[in-house]
Amino acid sequence: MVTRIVSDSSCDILELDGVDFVSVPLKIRTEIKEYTDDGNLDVEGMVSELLSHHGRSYTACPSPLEWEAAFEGADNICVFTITKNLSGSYNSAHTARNEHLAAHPEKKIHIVDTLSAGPEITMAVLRMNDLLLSGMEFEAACKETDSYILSTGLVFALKSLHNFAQNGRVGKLAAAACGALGIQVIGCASPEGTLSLLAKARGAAKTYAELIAQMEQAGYCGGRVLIAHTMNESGAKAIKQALIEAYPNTDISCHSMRGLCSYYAEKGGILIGFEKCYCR
Ligand code: X90
Repeated sequence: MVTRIVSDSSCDILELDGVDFVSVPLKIRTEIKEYTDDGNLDVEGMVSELLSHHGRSYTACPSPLEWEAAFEGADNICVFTITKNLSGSYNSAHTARNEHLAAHPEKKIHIVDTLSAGPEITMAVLRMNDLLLSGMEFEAACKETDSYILSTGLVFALKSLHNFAQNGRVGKLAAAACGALGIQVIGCASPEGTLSLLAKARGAAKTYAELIAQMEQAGYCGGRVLIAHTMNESGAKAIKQALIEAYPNTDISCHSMRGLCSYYAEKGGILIGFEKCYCR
């Protein structure tokens, strides 16, 4: 029996220490070049090239065939996708599941619409991995991970919403209002899995303080945190430091985003996945 975790590349990890893991790449395109968001992609190179590219750019989710290839050879498969409300990735994975089950009715394929992106997806993948490694049965682990993701959140700080606007994923007016130099837009993944814009901040220190305030407002009180950044390691580390001062025993790690999230978050962008806690 092969048990596998599969995620699209909006989850920023390419490898997992534990259960069999496959990352299915999205693609980033201009009129002249296509970037596949896999382990061969030079993310910083792509971000720099796109900064000097004046034409349009796009993204594309995996096709059902690409999803299905990731299911080959496994019996129990848990699939994580970026929010269905911003991407076709979930629907594509669903089509792949139906096709694959028609040919292999004995398999189990569970798909999770994470209603999120980046580090919040990674947290769910890590949770599923831990549960399976602890010996939990596949279906029970899927159920447990489904409820875990309801207790995690995602906040972000972005310098621009340009790429969201050019792909029709936020309104042009909202994007224009966030384009001023030195202003960062702070928001969260809404319960529907769309961008919810919460505040604006000028300067790094105010941005990081506002991010932490938004986490606390969403229920953060010392749980696990994953900070993802695009070419902004110093920002990620500063937030980590501020969190450790306020919550000394918390488990926090930082990583670079892969291609898809970097494309939308742009240079300097920060995404934070965190466990909310319901202290009663
Ligand atoms: O199908 C496609 O072409 C992919 C479209 C993806 C659009 C969303 C990317 C989000 C990247 C940026 C900030 C976090 C927003 C979270 C909202 C749920 C991450």
